[in-house]
Amino acid sequence: MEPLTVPADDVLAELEQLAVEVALEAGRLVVDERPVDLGVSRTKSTATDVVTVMDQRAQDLLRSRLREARPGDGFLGEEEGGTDRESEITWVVDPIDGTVNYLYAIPSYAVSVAAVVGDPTTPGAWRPVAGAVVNPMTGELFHARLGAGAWLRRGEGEATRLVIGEPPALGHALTGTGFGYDAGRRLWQARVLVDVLPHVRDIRRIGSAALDICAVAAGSLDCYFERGLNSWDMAAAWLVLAESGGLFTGLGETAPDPSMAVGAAPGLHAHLEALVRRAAEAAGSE
Ligand code: LIP
Repeated sequence: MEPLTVPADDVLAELEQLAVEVALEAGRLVVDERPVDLGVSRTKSTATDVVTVMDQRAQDLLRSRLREARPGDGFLGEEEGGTDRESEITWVVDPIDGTVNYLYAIPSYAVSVAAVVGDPTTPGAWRPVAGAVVNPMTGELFHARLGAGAWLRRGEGEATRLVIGEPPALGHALTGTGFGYDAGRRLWQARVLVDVLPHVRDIRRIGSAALDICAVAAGSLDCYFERGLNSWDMAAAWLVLAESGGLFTGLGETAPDPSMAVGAAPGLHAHLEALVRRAAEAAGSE
């Protein structure tokens, strides 16, 4: 893998501020322009189409603002593939992470915007260097840049630094996870869950990977695991968790990738990773 070149801190600070600004603007769009009857008409295919339309509109806004500010950077969004870049930065965005929650008006969805170095289309060949995750319904803004800590701002309040706490034992760990859309993937995830659930305090399935991972940094979850995450689901939240002092990896010593992502404080991470690895081995192939 090519050595990853990280920009100087003054550039990272600009990237972090830009991620915050565009994530907040996209968050306002998806809330202000959400049709009031969307949740009611959710049984109709048009409802899902409307969610897709809002996803695309928010992504178009993000691409436009980021390209205006930094024309030489690459762009990779959930709704479209990667673009070429002249700089060392690619913007990896999820315009609405937690789309089913958005459809049902459940206030747990996020706009995730990350600046990454390397190739975000190749697992293990990239890492985030600045980013922001916004829950536009609660006003929670998580943001971080490499080496400068993770921060949480609620509404117009002051930002507080996130420092992950001393974790509980695995058996007392409130554990976040999620499930894919494909039936075969969900059957495999259910098999894994059967072997994990008896060994943790409880499970929470919030419905947004970005918010789950940030919740571990903020202490409202003790740990998290999920199979099936794309780079855009996790890029910004990975940095928030890492900058809070947490660990975010795949199974073994690997980087997080679609096969598995495991996040927790250092004292708990190895225990959860071993439990999830055993459960995944027992669950066999999908
Ligand atoms: C969601 C993820 C979540 C997963 C959901 C869904 P989306 O992303 O953030 O972790 O459990 O099934 O994939 O599709 O709402 O952007």
